[in-house]
Amino acid sequence: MRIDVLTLFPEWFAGPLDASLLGRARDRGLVSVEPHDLRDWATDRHRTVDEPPYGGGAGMVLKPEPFFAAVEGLYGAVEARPRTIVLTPRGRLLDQALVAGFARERALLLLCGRYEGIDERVHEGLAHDEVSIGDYVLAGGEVAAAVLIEAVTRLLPGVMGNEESASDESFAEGLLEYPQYTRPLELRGMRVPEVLRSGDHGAVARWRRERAEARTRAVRPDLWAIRDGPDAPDGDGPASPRD
Ligand code: 6GU
Repeated sequence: MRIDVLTLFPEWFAGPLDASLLGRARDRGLVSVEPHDLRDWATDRHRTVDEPPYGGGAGMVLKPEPFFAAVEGLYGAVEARPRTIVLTPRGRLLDQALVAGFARERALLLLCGRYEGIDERVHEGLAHDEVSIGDYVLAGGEVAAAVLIEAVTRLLPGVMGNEESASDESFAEGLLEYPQYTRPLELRGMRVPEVLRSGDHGAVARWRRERAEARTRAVRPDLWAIRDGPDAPDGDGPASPRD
């Protein structure tokens, strides 16, 4: 997959994307991430990309022309652009289902805004999707773009072994992860639960399910309410006595 990123801070993408899973996926040719400096498509001597908003108000708004010029420069025509995603706090909340949809594309174009916003005609004329990564304020879309890139990349064919796809399934089921332990058996008075060493696979699975459900109910009541496990509110199975 090719991912182009239009940003005021292309250098920001140099470090984090080299590390770990993403770096390896890139070295193996499974993904290429190409940051582009929006200022390269400014037309004046000062490479201006923002101006005060019509109607007044605080802050600056990113001008539309550099975005359109960049898209035409990169793909030849606006119509030839790949699926285009604006990272903005007003967007739809990113979740695993949306990430999985993005991972099926051959290419993506990510547009990073500044918090005060991008001229509405960029949204209208270029964006297929508008995405936010949570209900808090970032200075710009760069961190959000990096989050999206990492989440998409780990779903690309060949990027990961089978180990981690199991944890995706548990998340897709709407449950948070159960607790994990490794050696030593005892640390500072805290001992690994006996059931995990019992060799009883059924008992281990039940314990993990129970702990995942308890954690989800406690910290993510929103996920618990919409989970789609066998005993979910609208599922096929009988309701659990705890509901
Ligand atoms: Cl995508 N951008 C900004 N500026 N803030 C955010 C965000 C995006 N997602 C959550 N907060």
